Amino acid sequence: MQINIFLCKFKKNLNTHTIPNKMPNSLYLNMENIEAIKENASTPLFDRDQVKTSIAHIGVSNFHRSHQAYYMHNLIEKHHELSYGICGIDLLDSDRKTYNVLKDQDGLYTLITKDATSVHKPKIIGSIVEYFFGPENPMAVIERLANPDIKIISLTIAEDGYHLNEITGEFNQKHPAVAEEVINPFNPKTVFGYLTQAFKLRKLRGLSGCTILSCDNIKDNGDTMKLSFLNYVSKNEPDLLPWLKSNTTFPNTMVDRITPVTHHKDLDALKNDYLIEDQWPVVCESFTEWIIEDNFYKQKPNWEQVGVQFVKNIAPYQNMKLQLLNAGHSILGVLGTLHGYKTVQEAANDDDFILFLETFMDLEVTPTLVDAKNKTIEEYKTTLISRFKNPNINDSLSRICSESSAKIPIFILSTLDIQFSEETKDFNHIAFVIAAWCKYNDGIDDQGNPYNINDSISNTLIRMAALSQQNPIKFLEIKSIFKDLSNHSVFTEKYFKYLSYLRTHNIKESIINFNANLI
Ligand code: CS2
Repeated sequence: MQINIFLCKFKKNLNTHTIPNKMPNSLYLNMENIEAIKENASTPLFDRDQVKTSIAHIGVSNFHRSHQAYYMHNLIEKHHELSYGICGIDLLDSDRKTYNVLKDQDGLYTLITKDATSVHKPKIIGSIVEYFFGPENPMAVIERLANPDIKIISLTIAEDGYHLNEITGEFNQKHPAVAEEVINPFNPKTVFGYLTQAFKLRKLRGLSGCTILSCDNIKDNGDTMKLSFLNYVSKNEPDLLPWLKSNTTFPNTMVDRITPVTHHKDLDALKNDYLIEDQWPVVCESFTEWIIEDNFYKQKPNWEQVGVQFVKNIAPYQNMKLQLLNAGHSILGVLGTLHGYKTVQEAANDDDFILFLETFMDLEVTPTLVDAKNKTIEEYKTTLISRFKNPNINDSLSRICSESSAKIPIFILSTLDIQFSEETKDFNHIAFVIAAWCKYNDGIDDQGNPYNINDSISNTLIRMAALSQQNPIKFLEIKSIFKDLSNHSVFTEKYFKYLSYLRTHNIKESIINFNANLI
């Protein structure tokens, strides 16, 4: 089978077109201009032609580019580990922009790190040395994933990308993309279809397996990936199952670095201040963490050199991060949007919101956590609040609130599950947040401005929130989110009280009175 070479390695870019209003002396970001760009940015101090690819990453999001690709860049540059180049892969039509930009820029992009008081010198990241786009050439993607040079297939496919039915724990075979690829398996639509075809080839050709490394914000992300994938294979390609079980591993990971959506003004600042024309730079905070369970297929990579931590058990680290940071984000997202705030930092600089969040973390989350070594929970919480307050990050609440139906169960309802199992009843804040989320789905803030509900089940959310105006239990009856929560009388009593208060008071007043124990 032939791989389309053009899609594989980046070619030297001979892009000489001009665009209107081009700043004098500004340069397009590509290999052709990299020497000149050196003046204004840190550029890769390694020969990208010498870099070998052993990682295929599916989902070349902003987060992948601020996190894993950044670690691999440092590994190659500082430690001369030339075998850790990344082959970026996207599978969705909606990712075409990434494909076009990375192709234009020879896989290069700028990382702009912003602390509370300073913006670092731009860093051009060079670790993505190949890129494949599934909709353009699905067989090329399958072949690349089947190549034994690829030792690690990592993923950021988002919280809703795992297609597991929350209630049954079964893979959702009825998902339209799955139904489509089952009929036409050589033109897969989901990551599961692609991986199945790639591993069938590895098995057929007597090749080795590899590590599948989920880097999404979900609890036990490796275990979840394993469950989804093996369940998919048992339904669609059962003969492959025994081989997969003995030739793949799925380490759990904890990934952390706040990475907002890139704004036009980031492109403009890069062009005006540094004379670099990057069509899609990535902005992030300087804090970064990557903790991985030591469960690799054959060889564990030597990533400690760039700060990756390997641990036996991810649970304390992932729970601390998901239940504090991600939950904190969702809370500021929902409450802040209702008030009319637009960014995390605006909400985090409102003392009433922060008091609410800190009390939630102290009373309702902390007792459910086990201390993670090297970092106490108290230290983590303090750092977190200053990360949220970072005035330079400009992280939009609309990013935080997108796909809340997949996020809130992982980030917030998981704390409730632990509370229920331990028979504690400290969930006033959670009940308040869920009631506020119901109101959030009305789609109008306290200043009278409408906003969009960006969620794959937005129709259900909006309908059930509307029905809850008459019958408040309705919102809790979305089983895919809340399971049996509507039957929990202690919880529903609190939720009803808060929802009725929130429907008649604005969010700011509600938070103030909640904080003062007046509701
Ligand atoms: C955010 C995360 O998506 C979200 O709601 O909470 O993207 C968060 O910024 C990252 O997990 C930080 O590591």
